[in-house]
Amino acid sequence: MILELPRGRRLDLSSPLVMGVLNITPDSFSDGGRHIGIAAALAAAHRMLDEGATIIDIGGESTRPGADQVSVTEECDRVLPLIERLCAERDCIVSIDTMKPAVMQAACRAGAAIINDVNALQAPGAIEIAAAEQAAVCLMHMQGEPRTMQLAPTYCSVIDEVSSFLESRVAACVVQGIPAARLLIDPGFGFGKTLAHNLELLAHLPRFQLLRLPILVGMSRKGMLGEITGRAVAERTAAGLAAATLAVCNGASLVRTHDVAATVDALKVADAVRRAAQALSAPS
Ligand code: 9MG
Repeated sequence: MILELPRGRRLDLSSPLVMGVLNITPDSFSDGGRHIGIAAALAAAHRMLDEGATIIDIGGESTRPGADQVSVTEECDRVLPLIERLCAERDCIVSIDTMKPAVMQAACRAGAAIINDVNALQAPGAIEIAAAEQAAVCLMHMQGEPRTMQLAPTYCSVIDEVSSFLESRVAACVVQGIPAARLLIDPGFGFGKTLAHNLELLAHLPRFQLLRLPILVGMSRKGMLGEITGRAVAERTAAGLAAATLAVCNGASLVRTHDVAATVDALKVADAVRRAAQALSAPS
């Protein structure tokens, strides 16, 4: 599959690719005071690209359960200088992780090619901005909103509900001028889901291939991995690799992760096996 990006660029998704996570919040890249250390954040982005990340996902507001909200100005102050510098220094693909239309627009003008919206462009004006900027978009499913989403997630059928939500958001985007070739879908692991919901989504990921769009997944370091392994956030790399590999075997094209180098290797192995299986089943 191919994902169309602004300015005529195209991303080949015939092998699974890695999106590196860069959260620009005061607790991640503080310079010791209130300010974000741009040099440290930039160095982290370069490192992830050197390790094989194809996309750097830059976010200035945490979407973790219970996280505080930030203003448009604060979010822009955090992400824009970094996007501008990174795009000037390196030929790379930047995605902006935001739910706010004003931040989407400013980030695209600063060089971001993909809008990664955990709210699936539901904010008023979001679709119009993504269409006007010709950005690619990741539409993610979330039940509720980040502050409260993990209090009591409930579904009759998590697969059916997530799938029909994504289908309806894809239709809304296409009707309002975002071609399907610019869209990614994401079931939203951990966003208003219990461990049982997350496991069901991972096991039934092939169902989402019916939408005929590339699938992005993000499970890196998440609570679901802690619940399964009993490990703290910093010790979940191996669990994240297992989850990423299973997701790719079940049809995911992009994996959002904090652990870029290890994930790149894991996906190379999964892809090599997939290609070998294809070669064996091809008519000679
Ligand atoms: C911002 N963010 C945090 N987790 C995510 C996930 O699983 N998918 C996407 N698309 N974005 C995420």
